[in-house]
Amino acid sequence: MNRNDHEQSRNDRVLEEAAGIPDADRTPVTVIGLGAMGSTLAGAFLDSGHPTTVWNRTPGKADALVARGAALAATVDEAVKASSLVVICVLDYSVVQEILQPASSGLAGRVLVNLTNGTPVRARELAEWAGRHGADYLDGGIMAVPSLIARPEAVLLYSGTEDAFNRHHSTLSRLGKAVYLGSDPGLAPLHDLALLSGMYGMFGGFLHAAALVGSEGVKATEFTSTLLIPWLQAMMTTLPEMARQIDTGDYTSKEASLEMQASNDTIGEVSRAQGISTELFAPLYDLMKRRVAEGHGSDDFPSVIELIRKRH
Ligand code: FVH
Repeated sequence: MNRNDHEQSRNDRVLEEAAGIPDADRTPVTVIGLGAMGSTLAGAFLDSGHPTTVWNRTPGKADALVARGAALAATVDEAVKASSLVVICVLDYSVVQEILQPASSGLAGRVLVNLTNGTPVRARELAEWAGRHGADYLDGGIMAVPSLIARPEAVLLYSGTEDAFNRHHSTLSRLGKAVYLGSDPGLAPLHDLALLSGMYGMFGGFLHAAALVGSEGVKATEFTSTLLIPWLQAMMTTLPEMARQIDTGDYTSKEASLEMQASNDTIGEVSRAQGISTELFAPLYDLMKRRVAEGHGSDDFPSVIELIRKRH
């Protein structure tokens, strides 16, 4: 066993202990779709001893998995019928439908877990379609990149048939921490996309900050490790109080009013002066100004959500 194998098996143990997985749980699994993510998912099931059947449009992508013990199904129908738990992870929901439609008669009595990225509406439609063919359905959101799968950092969100989740919890936990969000199949993609929104907001801020210091020749690497990460970590501690304000609707400012924060467009000014586009920051600043203009200058920053959120 080399160092990587040791590390992998240590990670497996950490995950198994965290998930309380019984050693004997070796449910057969089918994985449809062997792109970067699907082949990693199949590899994780194989590594934890699950008999694993795979299918991919381009069969050559299964070679490495077959060499590790996977069974290659000749058709989607054969793949579906090989296991009670069928996991699909392909490009998008249209591809999911295209692949599964011809094999729909084999779905009865199985659990279909769709880990393809999509919207709540598409998840509900697919759940309804699977139900009509006698299958239980779980929609999933993978909050990890392939290299994190089967590591303690990986989190996968699920929603749909609760009983199916409970029955397959230990098998699904081979991929990462399995979090069940509720019976509405749209909940997993909703939370997935909400988390990605938070990530892209942070990435956008990061790019603007790096462009600003870069305009004076400062390297992004040093700026990021010495100043930006500690700053963002400190700011992260303010999120729970902001969340409380959003939930209660009480935005009374305690130490940094919206009026004060939006009084001058210094970030816009310095960006323009340094030759940096304000396209990432300007939409947020415009919302802050609008909220102040509408008479909410003494609120805290989270008050801006009232301009974008759905009214009940
Ligand atoms: N990779 C990642 O970091 C992210 C992490 C979070 C979740 N996403 C979502 O996972 C889905 C699959 O992503 P992927 O990275 O595996 O994607 P690709 O490597 O591009 O593989 C795509 C697979 O889909 C198959 N496919 C595409 N079009 C068709 C079609 N018309 N008919 C049949 N299969 C199709 C493709 O097959 P092939 O090209 O190998 O024959 C791959 O199996 C995705 O929703 C991410 O958003 C990944």
